[in-house]
Amino acid sequence: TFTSNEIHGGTSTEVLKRSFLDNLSYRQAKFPAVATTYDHYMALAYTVRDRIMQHWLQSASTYYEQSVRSLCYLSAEFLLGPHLGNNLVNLGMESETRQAMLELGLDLDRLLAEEEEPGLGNGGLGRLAACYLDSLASLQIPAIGYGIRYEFGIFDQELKDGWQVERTDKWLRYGNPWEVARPEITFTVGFGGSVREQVDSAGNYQVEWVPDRHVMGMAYDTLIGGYGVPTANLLRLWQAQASESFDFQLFNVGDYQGAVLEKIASENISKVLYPNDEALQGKVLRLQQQYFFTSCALQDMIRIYLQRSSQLGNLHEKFTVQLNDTHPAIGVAELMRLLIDQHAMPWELAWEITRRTFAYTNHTLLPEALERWSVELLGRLLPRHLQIILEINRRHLEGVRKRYPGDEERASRLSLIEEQGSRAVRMAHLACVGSYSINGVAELHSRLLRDEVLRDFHDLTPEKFHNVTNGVTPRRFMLLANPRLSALITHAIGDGWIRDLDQLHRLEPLADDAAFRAEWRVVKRAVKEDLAEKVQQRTGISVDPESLFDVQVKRFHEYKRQHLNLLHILSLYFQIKDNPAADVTPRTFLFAGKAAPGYQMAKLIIKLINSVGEVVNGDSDVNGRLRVAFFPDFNVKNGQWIYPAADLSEQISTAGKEASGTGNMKLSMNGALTIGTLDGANIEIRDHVGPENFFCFGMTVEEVASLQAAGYDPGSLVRDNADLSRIMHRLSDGTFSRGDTELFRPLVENLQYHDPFFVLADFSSYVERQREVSAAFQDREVWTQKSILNVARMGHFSSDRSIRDYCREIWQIDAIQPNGFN
Ligand code: 26M
Repeated sequence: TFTSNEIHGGTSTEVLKRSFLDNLSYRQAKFPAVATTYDHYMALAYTVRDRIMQHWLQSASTYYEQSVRSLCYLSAEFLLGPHLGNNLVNLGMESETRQAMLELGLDLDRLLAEEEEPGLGNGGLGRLAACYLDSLASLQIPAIGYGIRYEFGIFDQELKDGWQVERTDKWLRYGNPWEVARPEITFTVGFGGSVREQVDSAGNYQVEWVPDRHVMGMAYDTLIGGYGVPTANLLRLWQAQASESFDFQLFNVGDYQGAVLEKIASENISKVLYPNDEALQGKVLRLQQQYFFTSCALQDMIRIYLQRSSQLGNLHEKFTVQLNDTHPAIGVAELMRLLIDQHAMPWELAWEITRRTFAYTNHTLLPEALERWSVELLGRLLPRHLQIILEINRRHLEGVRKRYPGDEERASRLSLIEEQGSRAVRMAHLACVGSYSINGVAELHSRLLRDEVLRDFHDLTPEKFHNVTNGVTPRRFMLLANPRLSALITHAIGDGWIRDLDQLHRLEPLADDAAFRAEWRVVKRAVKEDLAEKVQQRTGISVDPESLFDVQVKRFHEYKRQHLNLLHILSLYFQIKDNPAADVTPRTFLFAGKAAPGYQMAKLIIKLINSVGEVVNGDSDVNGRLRVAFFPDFNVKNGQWIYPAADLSEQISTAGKEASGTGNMKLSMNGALTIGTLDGANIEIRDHVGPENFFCFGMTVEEVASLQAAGYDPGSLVRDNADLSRIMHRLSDGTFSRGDTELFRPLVENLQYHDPFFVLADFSSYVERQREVSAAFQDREVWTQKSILNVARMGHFSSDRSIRDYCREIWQIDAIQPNGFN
């Protein structure tokens, strides 16, 4: 027999079997003879969750006793990926679990494959939030993640005739064993209505916001366990629910239909993730989502604070709030409202607390991606918040005018309100004024923020500006995704690298060891075979594991320039057509990624990749030397298959456009060499791995700017380059579109006449570097050496390092070890 502690916390094979069978009976309500693989997955998930729960209870009681300072990470997206495998890895119980399942006649890998991943994010920004949760727990930093429990996450992508088709992501369809519903933790969020101002009997000026609708936010908690430590933190996601009192009002007057419509409208708020990774159209539902989760999070923080203290004057000492981009920036106005209207605090004190509470991370330099909400729309949905924003702005501009008398242009540049055209609130400006810290996500990006995008704010408050270069978690993206490579590394240098990624440096001498290089190649070969099998299954295309795996996986965007990659493929293809005996290094070009459903050009680029693939893959002159495959439905799970198998990582954005990139890190950490521009974190990766182990090409930010200023004429580049003119011609003459000369016209004309992302300007530099890549791959010993050195020198790009930077430079929060429990 086992004690309760063992049943819920033990990790021996025996106790795991017992807990698993208990859960199968009492949680999943199945007896073994009728249980499906999904039931087995659920029973195992509950078994694992209990183990993290013990860690969380211990952590939470320690945080409570010591009333420590906590981080609140506010993000509209958390792109977690599958939990089960990751939790087994972090708890260090994968092999015991595999054994326990085996003894019950079950295959752990089949159970792992059952999980529907929570796709509650679009891409980089959401995945970064998930990596940071892993590092926060692993470093034992008291933290809560706050976000939205979308019923439908990022759409599933299918391909039909080479076109992207979107399918609803029904991730909750069969239940979610990882979350705990907290119906007792519910807050009310108002929308619309009006603001009434009055003077009370004591002569105090009082403001009352009377919303015309209320929505309830209910908490759902997911535990995030650290790697190799007894610490777990919470990810608290809010689900929208109709407020009952409101239903009753309508019910009572007999308007059942109206009551139901109201209920549906309220619950729509957390229905679906917006699949854009840019602030495109200012849709009211999106603003409702942002305000909804931000308000719930702030109300929850105040609730927690008031458990221990009776007045809110030191809120900023108990919590610091990191804003993941401007999506939660309305929180600045909401905290002011809660402190002033609900807790009767004077403006000056409320402002002091607010400004010391928030810190803001910017993730984009693209001017069109900066969030702006029309004053009219914001005033209709959140009249009190608009009033507060205007008052923040009045005081802010008063300070600006005092400091820069007569400089009205500066005042209008710094204003929270954009006055040109229709008036709009600049959310980045609100975040800057309302925060004690502003940071970019790579050195170049932070410099461009200081010198360009937020220059006037830097003049005003230079001490607020920081850089924290992004990082990714080695637990998910090395240990879990690439067990073969991880075992080889651990065999060589011990397992300290998993918590301290800088220890990978110890691999450096082994780059010169021929036997180790051979083992490295055996691992790479094996993971390439695994991926080749997956590619065959998902696309029907057979690829040769011996060829160079050339990988570009990320969201589709013109600035990321997947079409530059395509131009290189076409250049190789025509080289073969000219001379079928030409000596070309066999390559497999692998693409994956989703396009925003409304982004026509991105969708056309996906279609073109598939069309080129069809022609190239089927051409007997090519004879298998070039393969082009589009792996559908890129998500965290599929990424974990792809990253380990890449030889070459394509990081080819226009310089100055990619804030950081994080896929670049995942690929290089798994031994891919990078071909990349001097953009985002590529620059720092190149500095760390050494320029001799990195294929750099293309214009610098400065060169892009001067070409732009001088007047860029892409058409002349086409005329002057025979290779390029033929490619452009073939793209329009139906070669890749079964004779259709219209299909790719929008893409070709955009490049010929506008080329806003300088694809053609970087083309020859890119092709030249790619020639070096092909040559380098012929010398497997040298290539392997470079691959090892890439991994050995990537320690800096662990999200543990990023979180330590945030803790030290911005949050001023320390680690804390849980006390023994009971
Ligand atoms: C905004 C408003 C309305 C609807 C959607 C949005 C929105 C959603 C996601 C806007 C941007 C979103 O994500 C942007 C993003 O992923 N940026 C990437 O962030 C990474 C982490 O810092 C960086 O590495 C990438 O360079 C950057 O592109």
